[in-house]
Amino acid sequence: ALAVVKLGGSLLFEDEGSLKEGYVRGFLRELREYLAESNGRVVVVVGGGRYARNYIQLGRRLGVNEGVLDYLGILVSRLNAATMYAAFYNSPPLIPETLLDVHKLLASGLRVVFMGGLQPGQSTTTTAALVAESLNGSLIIATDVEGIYTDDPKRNPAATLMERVSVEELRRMFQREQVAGEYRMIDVLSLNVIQRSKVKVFVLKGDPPGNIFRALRGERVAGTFIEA
Ligand code: U5P
Repeated sequence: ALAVVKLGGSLLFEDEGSLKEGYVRGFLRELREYLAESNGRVVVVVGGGRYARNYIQLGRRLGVNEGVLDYLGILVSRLNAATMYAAFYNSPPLIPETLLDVHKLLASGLRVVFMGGLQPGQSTTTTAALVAESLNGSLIIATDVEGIYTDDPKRNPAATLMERVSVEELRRMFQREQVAGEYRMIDVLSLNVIQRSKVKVFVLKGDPPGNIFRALRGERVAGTFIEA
């Protein structure tokens, strides 16, 4: 089985910008345990987090256009992925830059691929959906809240967690401006990919990291299924 895990940048960075060492350690330990007990393969797509937004905001103030700013976000997400690769394999990071690169790395025998973004105009969630589609895998979106709520739970305390939600409903909920660093958890491009390929998607709270691997093992975890 092949699973794609999108790790939201908020899981990796404290609000002030430092990396969450404990989280990264815990994630990699759980990942090793999962690999030891299964023959699964995992593609970990890492978001850009606070650092990406810092660089993007600086670039925007300097007059850089949105499509170019996206490249800064992509570079930061790849650096995040490279850091995890280095810690996991203790060898120089091989980070795919295209979907074909992902296939090549898996074909070369890697059981875990770490990657960031691919091209401007999308979020790492779209990247993760494209990877899942291309590999006929399932997708887990690990974020800092328990799943998809009826409204932004950080702003609206009355928002409730949804057990399942359709792509069409998400389209209505996430129709927002698409600018660098602000694609949000679910962007429209990712919904298009999920819908056309019927990728199985589960959104959950990625902290503690054991949640992700319990879901991969088929155990019941709080979260939201997205129905194509
Ligand atoms: N980004 C892209 N293309 C990708 C992935 C990411 O342009 O395939 C850029 C966006 O500007 C995004 C930022 O907001 O990198 C960080 O990714 P994310 O954490 O927002 O998903």
